[in-house]
Amino acid sequence: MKHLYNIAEQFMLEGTATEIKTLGEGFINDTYVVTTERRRYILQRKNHNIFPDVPAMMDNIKRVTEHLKIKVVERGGDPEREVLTVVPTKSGELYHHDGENYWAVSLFIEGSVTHDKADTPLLAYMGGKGIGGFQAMLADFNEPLKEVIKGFHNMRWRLEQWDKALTEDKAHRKAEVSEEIAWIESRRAKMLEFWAMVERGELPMRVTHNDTKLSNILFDTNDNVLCVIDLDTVMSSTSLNDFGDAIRSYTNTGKEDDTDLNRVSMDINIFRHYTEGYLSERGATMSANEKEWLAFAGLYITFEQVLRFLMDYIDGDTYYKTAYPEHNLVRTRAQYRLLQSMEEQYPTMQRIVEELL
Ligand code: GN1
Ligand code: MG
Repeated sequence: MKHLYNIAEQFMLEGTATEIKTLGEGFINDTYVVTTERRRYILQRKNHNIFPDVPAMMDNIKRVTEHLKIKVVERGGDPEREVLTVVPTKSGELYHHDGENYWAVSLFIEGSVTHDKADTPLLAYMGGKGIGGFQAMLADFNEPLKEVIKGFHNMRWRLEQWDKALTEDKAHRKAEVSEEIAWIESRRAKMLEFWAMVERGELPMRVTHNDTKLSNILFDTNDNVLCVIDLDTVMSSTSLNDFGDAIRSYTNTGKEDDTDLNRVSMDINIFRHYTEGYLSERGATMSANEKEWLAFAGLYITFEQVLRFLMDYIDGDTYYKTAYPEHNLVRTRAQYRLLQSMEEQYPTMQRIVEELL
């Protein structure tokens, strides 16, 4: 803990740190709340194995949040509460490198709450509006962003990694998961077809968040979206990814790692409300192709998540934090059940999108 106080000291805090506490259960970074006599901050140890170029990542975040702040002010909002604020170090850097780890600080947004589950249609609608609004405010951000994780939602790259993982079979687990491997192989062509549209330029590149699960949005206590957080993966891609990842998280009636598969399915009512909120902000500026493939994006990102969890299991659990030995396999199966539920309801998802457009 003493070490953490030394780290906090490096940043331009108002006051000195009097308390530092662990927060949340992110799969990648370690997050802490730092309290001084004056206010609270978020301190994060950025996972350098997963983000090889933390300085580039922080530069992306800085430029995107500066743009968002201008938009929020134009809309009459509060830029300190509605946009993440990066707190620099005393020497003016966006991060501190302690010789081994990279650290970054942002303002803690008081009076905010996060949700693990979209329990009400209103919360889903507001979440959709939040991500739709985030994208709308970034529609005129024309500067290039660094690709901080190679091919993050690029299926061609993911399948290359997948093929390599199967060939190497590092943890000798391949034989044990042949049924699960077949889930991936049987959908390979279809999923690549979607990504090929991005490669051909048939789906426009936009600024995307790339990790839009429900817990990455701060709400106020009246279910209004305050602020989109966890901007580590902000990059250029198809904005359909952001819709798809949110659908994967909001509509799940079970948990991402549910051990009881009977609890897992897609709640079509939550799908409708999220989509309605999203389209209220983004509908007018979407291309015809984006509209046509919107519902499919839910299947695409859920499939990708099945692949990523299973690949990590096969690799010997080197990417995601796990709580027990079979955790990645449990996650794989739970996400696959969700994918199946989406596939069954896909015609209805498409109909809902058409009705709402
Ligand atoms: C990771 O760390 P966290 O919880 O924000 C992952 C996402 C996955 C998610 C699954 C950089 O997000 O892509 O969808 O876990 N982030 C990274 O819950 O890989
Ligand atoms: Mg994240």
